[in-house]
Amino acid sequence: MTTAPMPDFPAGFRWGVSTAAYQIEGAATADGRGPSIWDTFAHSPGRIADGSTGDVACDHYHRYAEDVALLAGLGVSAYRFSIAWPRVQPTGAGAANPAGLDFYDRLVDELLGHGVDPVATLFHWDLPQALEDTGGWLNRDTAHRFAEYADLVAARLGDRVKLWITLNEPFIHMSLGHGMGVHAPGRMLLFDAFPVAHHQLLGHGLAVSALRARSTSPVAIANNYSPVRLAGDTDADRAAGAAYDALHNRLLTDPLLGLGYPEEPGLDPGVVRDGDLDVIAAPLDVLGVNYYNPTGIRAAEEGSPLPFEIVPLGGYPRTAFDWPVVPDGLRELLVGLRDRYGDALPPIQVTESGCAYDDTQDADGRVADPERIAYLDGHLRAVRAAIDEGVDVTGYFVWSLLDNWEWAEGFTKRFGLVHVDYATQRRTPKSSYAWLRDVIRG
Ligand code: IFM
Repeated sequence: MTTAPMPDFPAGFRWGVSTAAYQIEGAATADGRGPSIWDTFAHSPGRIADGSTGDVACDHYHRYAEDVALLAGLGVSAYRFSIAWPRVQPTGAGAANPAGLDFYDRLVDELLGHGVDPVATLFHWDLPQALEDTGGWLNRDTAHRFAEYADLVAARLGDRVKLWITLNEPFIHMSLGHGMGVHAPGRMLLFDAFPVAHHQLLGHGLAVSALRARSTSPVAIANNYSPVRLAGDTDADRAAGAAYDALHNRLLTDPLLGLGYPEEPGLDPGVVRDGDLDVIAAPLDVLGVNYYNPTGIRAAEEGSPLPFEIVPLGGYPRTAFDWPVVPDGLRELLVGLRDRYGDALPPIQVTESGCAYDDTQDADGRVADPERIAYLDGHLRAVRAAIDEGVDVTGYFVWSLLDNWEWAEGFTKRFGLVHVDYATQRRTPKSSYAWLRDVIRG
């Protein structure tokens, strides 16, 4: 980590942290919440590394005021949280459950009372189970249900949420949840999962209209991106890299920004109907960028069901998730988005950036996490470098405020600026929390 002072960020730069409902809220059956696909998946034996569920998680549903105080102490100007669809519509359809919306109403007011902008994600993977039972995102109707849900949320919170994010990482929800079966709902369809991408995007486009009808706040989507690093230099390696890039980085962003679907992945366009691409390309105010690491790619072996092979990237420090730490990949990604999309690209906010380490409390109860400080330092400098190269980046959100329930990894991966003792729910700010507070103040 360099000892040079952190460079300044432009005036009005949005400093934030991110979380997601199922990962922190707990209170899985409180106030009429219905089951989501993640409740079903987590309660299925063998799906989660430590056998845990999000039933209690960080109990944020009951401790949100304490957590907002932590945000205020950190000095962030924004908090990105997600709204649990099954709290608002327990079966994914019909009238709103007022008690479910009441929780987010309280949270939003608590944030505003502390001077923190509420940034609300509408879908962070917790689809109501009742919708999954009718096909979930494989069913085009789910896109229309999503727009109705967006309308209900905007009717209640549209006067106070400062930035809407329709979907979180639709590519990851498609690939891990429906392609590879390692996330909920656990389908293993490989390339046949493409309708899940298309119907999420359609739902996004329809939701943009619903949100704009109720709220003047800007609208975004948060995509996960991973720059490709080729592990060989044959034509076959380059073709494999292009295929992976099209799938991970362009499949969603090209149509969102009006370019239609890329041709490379060989997807079945049968589910795309006339007019869909216009709905999907509804103008965005902000592009949310979630970045963790680049991906090493080489040509696939003969007979592989995929047109590329993912290989570990050597030569970098690694997180507890075994992900390589490559801060310059974030600069490369931001500059690459600008170069590819030019004037079609709206301002970018980095809506997730963070790392898991095995953080433990010392005898005095303190948690030192120098690796996370180095990680954030490097990634913030990468954002600043991209701004210096002319990319319009207007915010940076750390994943995550709290250690939380990391999907298929359960409680085994700690991403928080704040340590959580899950037995007592005691929150302990880590040394990275103090470091980031000082950076924001500076
Ligand atoms: O915890 C997740 C988050 O829900 C979505 N983006 C990646 C994070 C780390 O895996």
